[in-house]
Amino acid sequence: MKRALITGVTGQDGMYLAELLNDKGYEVFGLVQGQNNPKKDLLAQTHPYVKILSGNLLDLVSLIRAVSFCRPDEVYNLAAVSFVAYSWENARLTSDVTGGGVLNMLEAVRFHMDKTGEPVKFYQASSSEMFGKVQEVPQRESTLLWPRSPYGVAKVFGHYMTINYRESYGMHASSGILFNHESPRRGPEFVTRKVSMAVARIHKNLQNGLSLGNLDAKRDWGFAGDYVEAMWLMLQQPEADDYVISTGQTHSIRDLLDVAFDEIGVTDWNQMVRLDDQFKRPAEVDLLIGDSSKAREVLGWTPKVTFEELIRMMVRHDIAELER
Ligand code: G4F
Repeated sequence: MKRALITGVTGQDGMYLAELLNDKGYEVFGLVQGQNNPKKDLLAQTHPYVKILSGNLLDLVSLIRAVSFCRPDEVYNLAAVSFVAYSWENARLTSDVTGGGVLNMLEAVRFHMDKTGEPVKFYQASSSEMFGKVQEVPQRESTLLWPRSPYGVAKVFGHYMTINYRESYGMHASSGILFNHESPRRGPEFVTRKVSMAVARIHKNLQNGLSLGNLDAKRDWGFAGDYVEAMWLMLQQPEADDYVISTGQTHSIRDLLDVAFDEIGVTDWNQMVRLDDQFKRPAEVDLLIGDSSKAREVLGWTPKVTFEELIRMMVRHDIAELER
């Protein structure tokens, strides 16, 4: 039985990945931070097979303990401060956790391998936010990184540190440059879920509109359930490498509103959407669209859920939640 350790196991990706690995027969360990963390109890209910370990990316000793306890074949480092807008307000914390935390996790794995001689494969959750002010369209593995937020800068640090540990120590360390990926499990602060929840409430006459920031930004949105499969595939390769994971299609926030409102039979949403500067960012990433041909060729990975299916799935889920 293979063993896997997932950091960030209580997040959207962590939960999908835990399910995938459990289905594949892995013993799944999940790192959860903090005392009395309510997410821990929730995870214990929904994913009872995950063995929860206590640890924090800022605390190297806790990571060394966790790795030496579960002796994983594979480590998936998904934990991060992941909300881009928050990273301007909390740049230091974001840099420490989202950037420095990767280094701590790599060190914990290296320490374990040196001590025991047991090989460990490592996955780093890199992000399309690293492309920022894009220098090439579409973006691929070789595209120059130009991050536009403290979050993006921190992710660049983690990305290059992962490559550096691969090159310096021969570690099987891969980095997945994942474009935006969403699901009904997405946090309500991200734009897709903010819209799907609001549209569901509007449908049920519980609110009459919503406020948003920049409607013209474009993102390459895929389904999180499809994307965790790519993470796993990367660690099954004989050689570690970096891969862009994306659908290859881009849509604006306006397109997102078109589909979400159409699901409840509304064709003109203009009266229901207010523009509010508080949701605009000091520096915006205007356009993301990924070229995932390397992942498609080498890993045999393809996304299955389309943008329209994804948004409709999220709105339907949020309506069903309200009805429950
Ligand atoms: O949903 P978002 O907050 O996602 P963002 O910033 O693209 O980041 C997500 O994807 C990254 C991958 O590229 C991840 F690394 C990261 O952790 C996260 O998962 O915002 C998407 C777009 C932005 O352009 C934002 O300005 O939507 C625009 N937007 C407009 N109004 C809004 C809003 N975003 C949010 N969250 N809330 C708004 O009211």
